[in-house]
Amino acid sequence: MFETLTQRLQAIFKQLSAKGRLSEQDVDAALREVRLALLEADVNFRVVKDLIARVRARAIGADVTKSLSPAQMVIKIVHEELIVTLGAARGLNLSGAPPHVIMLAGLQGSGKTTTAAKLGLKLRGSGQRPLLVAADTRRPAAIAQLETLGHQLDITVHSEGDKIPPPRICANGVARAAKGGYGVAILDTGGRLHIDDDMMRELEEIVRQVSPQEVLLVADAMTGQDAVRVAEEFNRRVPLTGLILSKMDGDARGGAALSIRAVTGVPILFLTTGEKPDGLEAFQPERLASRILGMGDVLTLIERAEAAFDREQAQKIEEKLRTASFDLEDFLEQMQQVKKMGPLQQVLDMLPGFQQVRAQLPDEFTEKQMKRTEAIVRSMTRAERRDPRIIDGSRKRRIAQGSGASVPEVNQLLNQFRQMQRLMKQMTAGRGPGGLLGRLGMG
Ligand SMILES: Nc1nc2c(ncn2[C@@H]2O[C@H](COP(=O)(O)OP(=O)(O)OP(=O)(O)O)[C@@H](O)[C@H]2O)c(=O)[nH]1
Ligand SMILES: [Mg+2]
Repeated sequence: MFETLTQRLQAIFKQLSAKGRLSEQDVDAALREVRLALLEADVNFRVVKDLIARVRARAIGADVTKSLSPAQMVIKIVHEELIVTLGAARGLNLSGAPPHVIMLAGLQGSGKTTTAAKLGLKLRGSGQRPLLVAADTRRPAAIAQLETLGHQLDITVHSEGDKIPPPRICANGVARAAKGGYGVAILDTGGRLHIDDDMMRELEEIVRQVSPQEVLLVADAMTGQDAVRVAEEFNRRVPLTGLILSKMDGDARGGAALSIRAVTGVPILFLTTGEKPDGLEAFQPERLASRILGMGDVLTLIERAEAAFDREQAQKIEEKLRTASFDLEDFLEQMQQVKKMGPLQQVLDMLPGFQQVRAQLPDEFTEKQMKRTEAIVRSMTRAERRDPRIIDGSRKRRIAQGSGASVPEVNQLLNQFRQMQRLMKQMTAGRGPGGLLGRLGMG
């Protein structure tokens, strides 16, 4: 997601990185580009203007610290101000006596019904007992859609057909939740193609009858500027307590997230991705800002890397990566270095460009995996680590036995290593002087 903005900003910052100290003119030149990139990414012009002004005020005359180059400093400030614009994170408000009522509103096709199921699943995961309420009587298949989802997830759906007015269905649903010991009622309301008075009156009536604790607008992130206008209109008629930005997986224009929050002042609670019921993530401003910049949490990584890495050794490794002579011996050494930098997943998330290759890495690429990997690599001989190609069937059995792993696990590791070598080559290729490590200030 956010490809346009990401690529644009990366190009700008690459130019910046090539220069020395930043003057006022440099800052302005850089910010002109940032402004253009944001506008092109469909960020609302008022939001852009405000953001740029804040960055400029901080960037000019800012102390350039020893550990950061002027370019890194500008990135850091843009990043921090993006976080400010995106607003603070907050979870669902589930205070007071149950049942808690969460109403989902939004235009047709924005993702309300899918999100209702995702929310239900998430709530159940945190120990709640949710009830889904089918309050969309307008679209013929809407009730069946929610019932199917509920059935798949084993979450109860309250439905009363399409002849009863939605506010009544909601009131009945909430009453049933109270009686049946459901902690949360999630109301799936009907959408329209455009904002219309009929829909708004219906939502107002539901709010009047069941006083939801959360009135959440499900806004399609792919609609860019339109989403801002829609959110403003909804908020005028039925005051929103939060936003859910849906379809963040498919968004090429990063403007929606930044703009809606800034223009309406309504906090973002969740982002949704994909059509599967587990595609709901809590909104984290730092992460989203990093994703918008497409740089991972570069600055943190630079800081930690400087603390943990031996510069000379890093150069040696960099050379090996580039020439593809990086072997399992080096891999073992690297693992010790990486361990010093913090939890692996965190380190990986901070790598610039890693978002693009992340999808190619297996999910279980985690701490536990790392320990197991280390055990396997340690039970290899030096010669095997230097040239894994010599590891035949009987060697695999010996390695498996020595590390308490199975032969398929040894195979998997060898495959992953080959895959990693390939990824490393991709990441270091054509990345300017110093490649990946150079970008981290270590080349
Ligand atoms: N890629 C992607 N598709 C999504 C996401 N959320 C929903 N969809 C898809 O978008 C379409 C519309 O989703 P619904 O949940 O039916 O939307 P709705 O707001 O309930 O629509 P109405 O009931 O017609 O008002 C469906 O095809 C969903 O599978 C998402 O996060 N990512
Ligand atoms: Mg629906």
